Amino acid sequence: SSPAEAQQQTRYTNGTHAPTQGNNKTRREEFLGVYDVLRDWLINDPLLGDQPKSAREHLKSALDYNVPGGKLNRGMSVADSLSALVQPKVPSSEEIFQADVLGWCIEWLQAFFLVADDIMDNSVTRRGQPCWYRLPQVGLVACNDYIILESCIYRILQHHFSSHPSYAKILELFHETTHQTSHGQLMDIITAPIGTVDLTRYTLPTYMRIVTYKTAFYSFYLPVACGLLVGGTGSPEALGITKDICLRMGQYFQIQDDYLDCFGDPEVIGKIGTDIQDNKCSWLVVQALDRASAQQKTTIEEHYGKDNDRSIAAVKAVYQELQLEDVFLKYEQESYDELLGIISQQQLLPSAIFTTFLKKIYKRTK
Ligand code: DMA
Ligand code: MG
Ligand code: MG
Ligand code: MG
Repeated sequence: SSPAEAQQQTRYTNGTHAPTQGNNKTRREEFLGVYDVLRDWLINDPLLGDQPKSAREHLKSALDYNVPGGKLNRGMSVADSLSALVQPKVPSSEEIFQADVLGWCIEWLQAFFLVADDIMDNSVTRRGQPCWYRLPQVGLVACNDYIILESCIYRILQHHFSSHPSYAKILELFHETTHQTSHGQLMDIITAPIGTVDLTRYTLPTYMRIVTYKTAFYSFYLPVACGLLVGGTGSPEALGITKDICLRMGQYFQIQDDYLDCFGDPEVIGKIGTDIQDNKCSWLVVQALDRASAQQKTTIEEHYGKDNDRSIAAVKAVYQELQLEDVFLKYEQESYDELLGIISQQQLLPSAIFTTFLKKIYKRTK
C-alpha cells in the first residue's frame, strides 16, 4: 500500500481532520507516524545503492536525534493552515498527508539549521539533551550531518511532489527560505563578534532585521505558505498578506526566544541560554541599553560577551534592575493585540489560518 494508505489506517478515527488545538495528542501522533514513513524511506534511499550498514545506522541516529524531538509547531501548522483555508470543507486524507510531508520538510530544515546553530553558538543542550555535535562519537561529523539533513528535504520533495502542480513553486520556496535564513544567521553572527564589545551595534532596526531573516521566514511564513500551495491558493495576493502577518508573528516569536534565553527555565525550554556570553544582539540587551543609566551601561560594557558566571550574573542584575521581565510582558500583550487586529483587517484569507498558529505561541514558556 502507498504511504498515504498506510497512514489512513490510524488516521481520522472520527472521520474528520481536526486542527491541532483541542486534539493535540492524537494529532501529534498522526504527524509523527508520517515521520516514520519518511525516515524509513530515506535510510533506504534507492539513490544511494547498497549502503553499508554503518552509514545507514549513522543516518538513522542523526535523523532520530535531531528531527522529531521539538514542539513540532512549524511542521503541524501546514495541515492546520490547509484545514483553515478550505473550511467548512475538510481536506482529504491524501491532502493532509501531503501537508504533513511538507510539514516534515520544514522540521528537517529546522533540524539542519539547529545542528549548525548550536555549533556556532557553542550551545550545550537542545530539546533537553546534549547538542548533537557535543556527543563524543559525533563532534565535527555534525557538519556533514547538517548538510545531509538539508539534502533530505529535496529527496523527500522529489519523491512525494515531483508530479504536483506546485512542485516548482515549493522548491523555490524552500530554496529562498534557506537563503533568507542563512543571511539572518550571518547577520546574527557578525553582529556578535566574540571578544569585541561594541554596544552601538545593538539597535532595534538591526535587531528586527536579524530576527526577520533568521527566524520569521522559515518558522512562520514557510509553514503557512506551504499550506496555501497544497491547497492550490498560492496567488501573489494571498502569499503577500501571509508574508506580512507571518513575519510579524515571527518577530514576536524570536523576542520570546530571547526573553526565555535569560528568564526561561532550562528544564522547560530544553536548552541552556547562551546569548549574554555569546555577545548576541538580543532583544533584552537592546531594551536594556535603551533604558540604562551611565553606570548600568558601563556594567554591560564590561561584562557582556564574557563566558564566566560572574559576568553573566552582572548583566542579569542590570536586566533585573531595569525590570525587563515587566517590559517583556507589556510588549507581549501589545504585540498579541496588534497581531489580532492586523489579522482581522484582511478579508482574503480565513483568520483561523493565522490565529490558530498565534494561539500556539502566545505566552509560551518553551
Ligand atoms: C535561531 O536563533 C535561529 C535559527 C535559524 C536556528 P537562536 O540561536 O536564538 O536559537 P536558539 O535559542 O534555539 O539556539
Ligand atoms: Mg542558538
Ligand atoms: Mg543562533
Ligand atoms: Mg535563542
